[in-house]
Amino acid sequence: MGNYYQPEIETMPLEELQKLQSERLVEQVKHVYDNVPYYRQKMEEKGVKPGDIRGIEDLHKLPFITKDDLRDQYPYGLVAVPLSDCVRIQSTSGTTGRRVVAFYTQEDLDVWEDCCARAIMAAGGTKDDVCHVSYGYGLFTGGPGLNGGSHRVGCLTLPMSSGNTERQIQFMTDLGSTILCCTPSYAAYLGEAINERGLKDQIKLKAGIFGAEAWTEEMRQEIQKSLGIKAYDIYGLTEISGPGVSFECEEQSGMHINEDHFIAEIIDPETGEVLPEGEKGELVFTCITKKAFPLMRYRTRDICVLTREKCSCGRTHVRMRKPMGRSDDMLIVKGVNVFPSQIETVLLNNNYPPQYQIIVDRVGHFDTIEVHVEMAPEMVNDTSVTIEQRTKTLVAALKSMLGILVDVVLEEPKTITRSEGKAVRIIDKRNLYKG
Ligand code: DLL
Repeated sequence: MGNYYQPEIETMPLEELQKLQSERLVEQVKHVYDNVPYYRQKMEEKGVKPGDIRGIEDLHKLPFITKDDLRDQYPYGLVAVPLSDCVRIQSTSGTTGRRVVAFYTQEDLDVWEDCCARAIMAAGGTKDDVCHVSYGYGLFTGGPGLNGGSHRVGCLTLPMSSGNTERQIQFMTDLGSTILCCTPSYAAYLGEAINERGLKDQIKLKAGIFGAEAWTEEMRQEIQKSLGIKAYDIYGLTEISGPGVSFECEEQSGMHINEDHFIAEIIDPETGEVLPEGEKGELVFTCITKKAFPLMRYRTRDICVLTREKCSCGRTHVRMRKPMGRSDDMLIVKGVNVFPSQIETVLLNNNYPPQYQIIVDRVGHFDTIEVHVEMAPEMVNDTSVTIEQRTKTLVAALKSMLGILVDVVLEEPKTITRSEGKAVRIIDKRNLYKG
């Protein structure tokens, strides 16, 4: 059982923290070099030996790891301990073709749950709370992470998982849930549903811990009002452990990164050059305590800014702003990671021309995704298949690739606007990254 309540670590003076990071980094580089042939090869290609890494000042010498490396080494290539020492896997919310599988030893799970416990405590959680976890359970890290963190704090934990809004509201009112953990879009929906039923005065919620997707300050205000709570942001990604890589404190002004476990850098996504504090760039993480799946300099593709400005909560760990976009074209729709290239693959496999547009929007609190695609001229001439049948086939193929329902609109040949430069394939009307 880990020790989640570590104010001395969360408020450690910067110099001491960096010393701790350096010690852990040196050990971790050795662990990775000795146990993962792929890393060893990558380091050797760059001419770096473990002895060259003497502290965090040498971090920049290490090679980056990207999602492509993960795919390349799927499933076991980056595991740094014997499989018999692994006790769990989790996976990203994207489905077929793009799966990323992460491995955990028992110690890794303890650390991850400690990180989530810190997030719950930063939101005011104590053992007297009833923590209602409505993130999905299973391969997705949201449910298991917050569930474990809630246990560590000693909260009465409700492993609700997502969906079934009636049951969510019933448990919330009957059992007096005080902390809600779910995606911000589901929180907004629950708020609306509770108010529509006139049940707001029967809920006892005081705080919410919301993440896994981008959300704006406006959305925070709306959720806080409709549920009568304080809404805290939480960030994380499966590759690095899951939720709890960083979390907001009572200041609600950026998320403190658990720096005793993860070293954060901001790089220029084009050149890979490390940028100074305060500059906007791609967020990169190095895991310094994980044993089974210890990614080094992992490029998250999330665009972000870090700040070491003093925080009134007393925590000294660096804060990241809400992510401001992505350096790749990944979309998070209905809580699921979607790459336009997956959609393109389905269209081409079904003999459609590569002329398409993806329109993502939010209606009420629900994401919608529409794919407009041109039919090939021969499809129009072939009257043996109706447009309805074609649409149905494509919807099914996209569902099987992405795991979510996509609306398909078939267009006449040569009707989608051609672009003179880069094609505008994605129109995301949600404006999620302005916050
Ligand atoms: O979404 C882990 C998680 C679960 C975080 C529950 C918070 C709460 P993945 O499915 O691997 O893991 O997706 C990771 O989601 O790279 C970001 O682009 C995005 N993301 C996660 N949290 C936030 C947030 C989980 N608070 C990807 N704000 C990341 C904006 C977020 N984007």
